[in-house]
Amino acid sequence: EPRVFSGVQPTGNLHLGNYLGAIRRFVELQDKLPCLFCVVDLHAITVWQEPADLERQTREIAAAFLASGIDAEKHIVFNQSRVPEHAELAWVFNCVARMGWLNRMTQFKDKAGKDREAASAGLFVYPSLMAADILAYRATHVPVGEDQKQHLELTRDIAAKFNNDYSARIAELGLGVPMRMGEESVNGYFPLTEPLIEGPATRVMSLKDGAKKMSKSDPSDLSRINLTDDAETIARKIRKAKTDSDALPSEVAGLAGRAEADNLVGIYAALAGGTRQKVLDEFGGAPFSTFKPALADLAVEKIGPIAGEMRRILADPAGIDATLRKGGERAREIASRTLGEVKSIVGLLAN
Ligand code: AQP
Repeated sequence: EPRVFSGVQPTGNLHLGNYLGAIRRFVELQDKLPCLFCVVDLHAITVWQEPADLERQTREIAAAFLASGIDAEKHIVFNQSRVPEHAELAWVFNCVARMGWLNRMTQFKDKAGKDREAASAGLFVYPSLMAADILAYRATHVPVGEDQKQHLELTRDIAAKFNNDYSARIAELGLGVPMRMGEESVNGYFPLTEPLIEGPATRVMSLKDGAKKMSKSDPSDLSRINLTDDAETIARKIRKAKTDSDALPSEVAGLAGRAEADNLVGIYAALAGGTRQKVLDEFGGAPFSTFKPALADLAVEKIGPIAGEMRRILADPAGIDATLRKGGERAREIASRTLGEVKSIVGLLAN
């Protein structure tokens, strides 16, 4: 049964990359499939968060979901820590995942930096918790940006190993469906989740450096467009964005080796709901002095209203909390059923 899950960390500075790579795609998917959208606060604390900031940022992400058009009545919107089954299932997955798998995760290497000994143990096992987020709902589809591809592969590896290790028991309890795993057929309890990494903005780059992804934690605010930036700020950041000095090419192939130009064209395409080629059909041959103001206008037109709506929603924090509480209750109904079954599969006495 198809089901979508995705999460965003309440770590501040929600930016255009998060919006185009994730949140906007959530809004598109909600018309097609049942969805759960989660503010992943347990993930956020893998690095230090001031408690009061964490509370505020959690409400901000929820407000961004709602302001972008996610329907919290039809779908499930909640914060992760309200559903203890995430952490409980993550423990089981910590015992399924291998150290070698986790050691290969590039996000851990990037975020831990040089002093790995000083990174939290939570940061290291982050991917097990992410697998638990998804598989607690046996979600089949996960819309994310390109940077999460490796974690999604690990989620599949965890699901496959669990299905394999417990295949006989899953069959005995009548809880699985036959699944092909390479040569063999096993009784799968967890689906092998598909990442949905699609569209022209799966990896939005920094406005200051075409080799770095746009990121919440970049110390330079000029590197990103925040969802809460006003029109004047958006225009200024785009004006100051790094580019080369050539005109735009008329074919996509001409963007090769021009990371900054490629990024701005990709952003335009995503905002306009088209492709890079369509943007170049219109702007091929134009200098950045023409393209940048057009991009700024489009960005303001598309994200300006979201900031306004976020402010309106944030004026009622109790209302946001009520939405998250209700979403958490609905999520828990599904997740607790999964955990009950996982416990019987694994042999953890629960009744
Ligand atoms: N630059 C990006 N382009 C496209 N998609 C992106 N995402 C993040 N950055 C880009 C996607 O946004 C969703 C939520 O991300 P997250 O908050 O869970 O985690 P993150 O990747 O850690 O976000 P940042 O901004 O990059 O934070 P820092 O600076 O802490 O590393 C995910 O689907 C992600 O793929």
